[in-house]
Amino acid sequence: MSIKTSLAKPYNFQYNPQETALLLIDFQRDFLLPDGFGASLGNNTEYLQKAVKPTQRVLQECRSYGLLIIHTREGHKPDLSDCPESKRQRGNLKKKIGDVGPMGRILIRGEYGHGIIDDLAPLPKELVIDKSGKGAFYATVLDEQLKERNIKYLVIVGVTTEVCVESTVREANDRAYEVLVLDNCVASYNQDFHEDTLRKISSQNGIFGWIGNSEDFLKSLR
Ligand code: C5J
Repeated sequence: MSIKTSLAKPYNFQYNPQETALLLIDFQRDFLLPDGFGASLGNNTEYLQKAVKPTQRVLQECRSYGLLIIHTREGHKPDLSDCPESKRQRGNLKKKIGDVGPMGRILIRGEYGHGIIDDLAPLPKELVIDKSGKGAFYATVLDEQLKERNIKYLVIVGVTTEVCVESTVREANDRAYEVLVLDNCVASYNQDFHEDTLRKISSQNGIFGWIGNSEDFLKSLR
């Protein structure tokens, strides 16, 4: 397959689809649904819902073009052995990670709330990377899996823009991946943080990567 060019900021993003993965960050019920962990922190989950429809289209088309699809989930083992006490105690919350909420134990693997929302559910053959940190490379097999498949380009979508998406973009950049973030397929509970992160990524002529949108990216793929 030939090199494709997608309109992006600060300049066009060029990629080889055979060496590209779509990385979907933490589209979990605990972050996107009104009964989840995110909402219990006082956040409005409607802001995150905006990214779901455009991401569904990107996911469908990337599947049909045979791109590698990888989903991540933030969460912890049931015994919390991979959850630093500092993370659990942060914020003096009434309901902490591991406590029982309306969708099961909060951010615990295997619980309903920890799962990916139905609209973006992984197919059985797709990779799902469980991570205990914000960045998807920290203490996971992601880098190894990408290298095994000769992946050099990442198209990143997910939530939340300034937390797990931004951490992952920075980690990917340090590992020499070329990253395109789709601005309408990432979302935050806080619009200012969302916009700041997108500006930062493409600042200084693409210090961490490129910012595009789903329509331009899909046009380039077709
Ligand atoms: C947060 C995430 N916000 N997936 N996680 O704690 O961005």
